[in-house]
Amino acid sequence: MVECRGLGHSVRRKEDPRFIRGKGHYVDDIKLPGMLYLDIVRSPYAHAKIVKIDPSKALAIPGVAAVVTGKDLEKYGLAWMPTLMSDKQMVLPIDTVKYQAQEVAAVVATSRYAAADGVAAVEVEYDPLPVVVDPFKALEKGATKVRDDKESNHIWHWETGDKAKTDQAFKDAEVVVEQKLHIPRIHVASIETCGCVASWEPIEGKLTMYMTTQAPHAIRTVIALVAGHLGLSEERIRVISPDIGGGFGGKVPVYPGYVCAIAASVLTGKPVKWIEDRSENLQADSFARDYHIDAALAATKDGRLTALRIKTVADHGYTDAAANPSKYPAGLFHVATGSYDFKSAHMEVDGVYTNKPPGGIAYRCSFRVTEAVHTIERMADIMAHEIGMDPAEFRMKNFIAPDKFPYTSALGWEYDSGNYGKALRLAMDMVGYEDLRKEQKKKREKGELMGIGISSFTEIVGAGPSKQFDILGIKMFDSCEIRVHPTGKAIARFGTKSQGQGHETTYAQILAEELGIPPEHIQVEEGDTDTAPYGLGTYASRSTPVAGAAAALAARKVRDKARKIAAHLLEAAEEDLEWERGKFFVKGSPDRAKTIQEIAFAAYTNHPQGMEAGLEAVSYYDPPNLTFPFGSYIAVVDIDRGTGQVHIRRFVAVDDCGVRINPMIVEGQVHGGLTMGMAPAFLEEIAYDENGNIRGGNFMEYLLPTAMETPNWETGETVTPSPHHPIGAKGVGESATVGAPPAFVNAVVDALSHLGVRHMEIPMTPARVWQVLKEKGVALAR
Ligand code: MCN
Ligand code: CUM
Repeated sequence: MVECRGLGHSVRRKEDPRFIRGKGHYVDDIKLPGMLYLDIVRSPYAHAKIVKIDPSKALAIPGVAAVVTGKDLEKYGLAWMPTLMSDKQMVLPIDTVKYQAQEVAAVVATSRYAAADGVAAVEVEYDPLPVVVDPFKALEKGATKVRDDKESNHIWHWETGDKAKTDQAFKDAEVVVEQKLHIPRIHVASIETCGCVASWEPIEGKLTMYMTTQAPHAIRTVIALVAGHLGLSEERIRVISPDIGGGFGGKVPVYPGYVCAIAASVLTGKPVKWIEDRSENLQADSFARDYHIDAALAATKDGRLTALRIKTVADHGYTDAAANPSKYPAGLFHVATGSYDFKSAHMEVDGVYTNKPPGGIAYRCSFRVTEAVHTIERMADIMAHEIGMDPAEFRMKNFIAPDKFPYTSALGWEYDSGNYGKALRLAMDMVGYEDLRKEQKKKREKGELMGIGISSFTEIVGAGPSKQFDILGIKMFDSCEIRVHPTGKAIARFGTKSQGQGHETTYAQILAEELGIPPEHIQVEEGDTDTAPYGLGTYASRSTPVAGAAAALAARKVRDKARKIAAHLLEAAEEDLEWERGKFFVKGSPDRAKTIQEIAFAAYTNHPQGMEAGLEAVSYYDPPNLTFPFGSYIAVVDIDRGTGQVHIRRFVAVDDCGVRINPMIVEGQVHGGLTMGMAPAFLEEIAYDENGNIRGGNFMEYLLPTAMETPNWETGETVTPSPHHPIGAKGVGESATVGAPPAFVNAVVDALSHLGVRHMEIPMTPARVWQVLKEKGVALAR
């Protein structure tokens, strides 16, 4: 079972015909006649005036065709573009740069090497300005303004829940715990970086944009909105997203490189390729997290939770480019009541500008749910510790009971279904929880540090119901169009776009189940806006909850028509026909039957008079609610008192994503997700110094998880179907990344709790753990 950080399809078995048939082409493989290459000059300063850009030496290099600056783009109204959160973002700066590694100018050349040489030869004179790095300082009176076009560095204030009721509950509480948590900025680092080939065909007047995007249709619309005035009208834009080497959220935003490539292609009449290098990807792409959270829990002495309060400062960098649903500037952070039955809760979030790259949601997190889960699962452990209760028992006592679903949370979500106690019990049985506690006790007596950490998370995926969810006004439905050919084979196209999740396999399975056409006879296609029906794309684990549902409903429409044709062929009444996977037969006489293949043939050769020929359907699915997958994870760790190294001894992950379409793919998703949940807990962080210099802009400093750090994941499952999804499935693509980090932190804190340790910030590097061991006097002398 492998799921790497992005190559193609997450699970590709040799015997799967899709493996052989796989298109296997990536944007960087595309070579078009006359193609030019674009590379980008980037700022060494986090905040500076651009005094002068001198392209003359670059233009003297053989092969360099043009150097494009913000002033050039300004003439076409393209120097700025809107962000997905209706803020605005520079394509290229006209006079000021706002973060280190920001795009300053674009060099277009006949080869990649000439373009790179050109970038090195462009001379830029900067006049450095004061830098705002700390979001709290950014909010102080008199702070340097990051954005000249705004009143202050405060972007927005957002709050939800019942403040008065929550305040009262805290006043009345027997026990209150408070904790500050920082969830640092991290970055996905897919195997394939972002890139595109923009190809403007002057004769047809059509732009074809090959690109690594998770949301091809949304990008097409954004291009039309940004550049419509230049003749790029939406019917003349084709976005093709071929195989993508990992997305993880980082390929949702519109990056300046794409717009520069389009502009360069329109200006030169030639195809233009832009591919980021690894450092550019790490330093300048949209980031994730960067939440400074202040959380408090109230409970009774015997351990019943009563209220939750959260205040958060959200560092958005120099522009709010989060790909959140527009009604929710802090994403779905308000699922922070988690798996617990709270009577009251209140949450406030303040968005802040700083001199950092824009963002963000990217990194396998359905709109800030990772931050929410980290907060509540950490706080649950702190409270359990405070009142002296076992963290498993504490969770069991406070879980929303299975008979309370559908359950409306104190912050307003309607959870569709859940059985949290069952998942935790299974995880405890799998790991041997009670025995581990005994072992821990013995180890403590000997001075050894062993910890057990639980995370019983609730995810929220499947955006979303159109009354609540839109991006730039476009409702977040998704789609499936299916055509059954005369010989009974089918092609199905979707508005989503796989980046390695295996949609080609699982969508075919859904359709096969609904229609009885074997999956190998169903061709699944995504990612070409000229052929696929409009959809919002793949992120926030929405493909199964939304497009997967569309697949089932489109198939059922096909079946409805197939029934009419079968009735005609069998000379029976429609009501007298019964469906069994793959055929209709006359009730009571199973030999009088017509297979879906026979029906398909008849749809083109012998359909009833008055009926339209063909066997096709399309469904645009507007989900009635989100889906709420959940799970319980248990980490067992041993801490080396000599080095501060945390050894992950066991990790048990019980996931419940409702009905599983393909258990092997789900397991692959969980394995990959767990590794990406372990990474921020122990390794990954993008930090900045006081001048806004990135610390961690390469893989020497930004530590990716490798096979060496990755433990053996032990997985288990429970199945609680979603009551509103046509096949009972919930999303799963991000569950493990969302659920895992607090299990690790809780395990490490649990190992140290008898020493008075209540909290650890992430990443829990050996140095950080060692520091705590030293402070507590348990570090072994070297
Ligand atoms: N699945 C299933 N049964 C279920 C739920 C899901 O068999 N009950 C299958 C699906 O059919 C699909 C896969 O599991 O093949 C993931 O489905 P889903 O949970 O709907 O998530 P999406 O397809 O929408 O994928 C998005 C999700 C996100 S948001 C990130 S980030 C992430 C993730 O997927 N990026 C990935 N997993 C990734 N895996 C790979 N290899 N590469 C990425 O970039
Ligand atoms: Cu935010 S990572 Mo996924 O939603 O593509």
